[in-house]
Amino acid sequence: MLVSEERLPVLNNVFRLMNNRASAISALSVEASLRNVRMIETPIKGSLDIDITEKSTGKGVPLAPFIVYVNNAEEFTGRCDTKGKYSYELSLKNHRSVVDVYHARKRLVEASDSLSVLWDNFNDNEIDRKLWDTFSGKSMWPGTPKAYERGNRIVFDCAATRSLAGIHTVKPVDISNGRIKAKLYSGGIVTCFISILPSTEPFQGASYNKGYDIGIWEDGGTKLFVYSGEKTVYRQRTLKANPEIIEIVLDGDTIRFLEGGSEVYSETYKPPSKLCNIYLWAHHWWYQGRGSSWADDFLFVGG
Ligand SMILES: [Ca+2]
Ligand SMILES: [Ca+2]
Repeated sequence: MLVSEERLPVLNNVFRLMNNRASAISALSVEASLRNVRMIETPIKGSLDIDITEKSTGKGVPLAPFIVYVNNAEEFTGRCDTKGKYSYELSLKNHRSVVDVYHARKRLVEASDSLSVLWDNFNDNEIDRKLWDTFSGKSMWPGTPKAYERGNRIVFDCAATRSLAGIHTVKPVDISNGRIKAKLYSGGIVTCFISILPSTEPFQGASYNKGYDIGIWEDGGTKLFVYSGEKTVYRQRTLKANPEIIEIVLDGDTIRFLEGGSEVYSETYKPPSKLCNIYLWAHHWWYQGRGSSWADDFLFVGG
């Protein structure tokens, strides 16, 4: 369960306080998950799966009543089926949303779960400044690297040698048991990365960061690589596809990296914190050649 600073006021906080008392002694558990998210549409849609079980037996609670909140506003109330499950078609219009699912009876919250969802399909030629900040790095040659939204994507213009540009979350997220997913495209000599960095750590570039970087490089001898801090812990000489779906999954204390839905590397999570900023960015990494990289369909679900 995640607690975000955005959600302190109003009714939800009362629910949460009640729930904090109730959870420890509650005989029930609520599991909320989001699947089958369609990034093409705005707002995005996905299936919110609710599972309410009895802790002692692990059995579903028949007809368990629930309430769904999205960003502190009541979204839907209902009852589970006879196996304690319900699937609700959820629609999210804010790029940063918190979804709360409560099992509640007579105003007493007996158990709850919370999901934090960040997403962007970059579809309106304007960077959402509530979610993202831009950054860029100097080059040894003339040119102004930059990140901008164009043609339904976030484009990284790194035409000059050794320039880099990207976007990162304005506010960190707790990535515990979370999943980060994006489509990356590497144009020619320009690599494209997803990085995660504890919020206390400055961005210094792939192989210098004190977090994780996974990148693809169309023209590189190494086409896909994972950095854990300053170490290259994984490298691969081919890509399944370009653009490619890259995912980072936090599974307890294990961090997993996936290319096109298949795991390529995993290890024990090393940084001191899971409160992280997420970076999408690109780097012109060599002395010659051209290319333009981009990212799209960014999704983070945690909690
Ligand atoms: Ca936008
Ligand atoms: Ca798009």
